[in-house]
Amino acid sequence: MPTLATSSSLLLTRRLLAARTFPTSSAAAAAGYSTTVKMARSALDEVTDTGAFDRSPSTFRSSVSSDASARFPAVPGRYHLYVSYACPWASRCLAFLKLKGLDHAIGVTAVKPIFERTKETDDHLGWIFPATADEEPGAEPDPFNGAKSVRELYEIASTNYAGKPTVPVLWDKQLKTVVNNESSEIIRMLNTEFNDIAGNPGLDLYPVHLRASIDEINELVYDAINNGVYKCGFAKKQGPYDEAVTRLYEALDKCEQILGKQRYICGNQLTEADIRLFVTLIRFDEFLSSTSSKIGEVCTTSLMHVYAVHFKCNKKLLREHPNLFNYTKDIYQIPGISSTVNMEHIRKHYYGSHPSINPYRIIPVGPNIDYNAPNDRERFGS
Ligand SMILES: N[C@@H](CCC(=O)N[C@@H](CS)C(=O)NCC(=O)O)C(=O)O
Repeated sequence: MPTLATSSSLLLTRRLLAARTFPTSSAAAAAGYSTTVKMARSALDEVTDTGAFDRSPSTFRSSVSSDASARFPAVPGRYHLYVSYACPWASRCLAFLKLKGLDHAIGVTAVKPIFERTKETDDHLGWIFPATADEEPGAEPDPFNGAKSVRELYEIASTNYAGKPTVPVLWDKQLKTVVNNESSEIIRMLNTEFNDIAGNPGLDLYPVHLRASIDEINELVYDAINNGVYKCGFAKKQGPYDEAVTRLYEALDKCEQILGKQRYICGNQLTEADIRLFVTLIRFDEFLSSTSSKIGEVCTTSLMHVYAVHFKCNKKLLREHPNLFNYTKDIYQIPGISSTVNMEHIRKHYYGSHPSINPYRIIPVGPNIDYNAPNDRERFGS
C-alpha cells in the first residue's frame, strides 16, 4: 500500500509525462503563462485503459497579489469569476467570496447547468452561457466577452486551446485572460490577497497555526472524497470503482470520527478544509430547501441525491453519518453559504450532462432533507 506522499508523487510523475504543448495567445503570453498542459476534452474522457478516472491538472496557474506592482494586482472590479452552481470546485470559490465579503469587488457569472455542444464544428459538450438573462434562472450571458461558451473564454486566453474548459475561471477583464482555473489556488488568493478591499479581512481560513493539519486533511479529503466521488462515478470498470468507493467510505468514516470530537474538521475553528469538505457533502444525499439562483436571490426548491445515486456512492448515505450530517447543516447555516448552493443547477447538471451514466436524463426522486433544520454542533461551543 503506497503512502499518501508516494502515491501523490507517482501521480505527479504520470501527469508530467502526459503533458504536451499548446500555443498561447498573445494575451496569455503577455501574462507569462507556461505553454505546457495536458490535453483532454471533458472529464468523461479522462478515463485510463484500466477504467479509472484520472483528472488532468488545471492549466492556468497565475496569482492575483496584494502587491500593487504585481502582474495581477488585487484591485476591485478588475477580476470576474465564471462559475457553474453545479460545480463543487466553483462553489468553494463562491463560498470564499461570501465569507470574505468580496462579492462587491469580484463579479460572478454562472453558466447554464446542462452541458451543450460548444461548437458546430465538433462534438465537444461543455458549459454554455444563456443567450438572455431569463433563459435559465441563475445563469447569465457573459457580460464582458459575449462568449457563448466557457470554451470560448479559454480560446480568448489561449489560441487553439484544446484542454478541458473547466469552471471556475478567475478572469482578468483588463488583460482579457484567465488568471487561474484551479479552485484550490483561487480560494487562497481570496483568503489573503484582497484583504485591503474585503468586507471581512480579519477572517483567515488558512491560519498559520493550523496549516499542517489543514494540509493533511485536504490531501485526504481531496483524493478520497472530493475527487473520490468522481472516481466512483466515472469508473468504467468494477475494480477502480471498488477501490474508489472503499477509499471514499474509509475517509468519510475518519471524518465522522473526527467530527465526533470537535465542531470543525481541523479543530473548533472554521477553515478552508471545512469549505472543501462541505461542497462535496452537500451534493451527497437529496435535499429540500429554499435555494438561491444567483448569490443573494432566493428561488425554488428541489429534490436530489447526486452522489449517492448518480455516482453510485450508496454504501451509506450522508444522513446515516450523524456527525457529518449535522456538520453539513452547520456549515450550510453559516450566513452567506446557502446562497452559494443552487440545488436546481446541481440536479440538472449531474443527471443531465453525463449521457454515458444516465442516458435518459431521468432525475430520481428522494426523501426530503432540510439543511436549515436545527443541528447539534453547538455542543462543541460557538
Ligand atoms: N481542479 C479544478 C477542477 C475543475 C473542474 O473539474 N470543473 C468541472 C465542473 S465540476 C468542469 O468544469 N468540467 C468541465 C468538463 O468536464 O468538460 C478546480 O478545482 O478548479
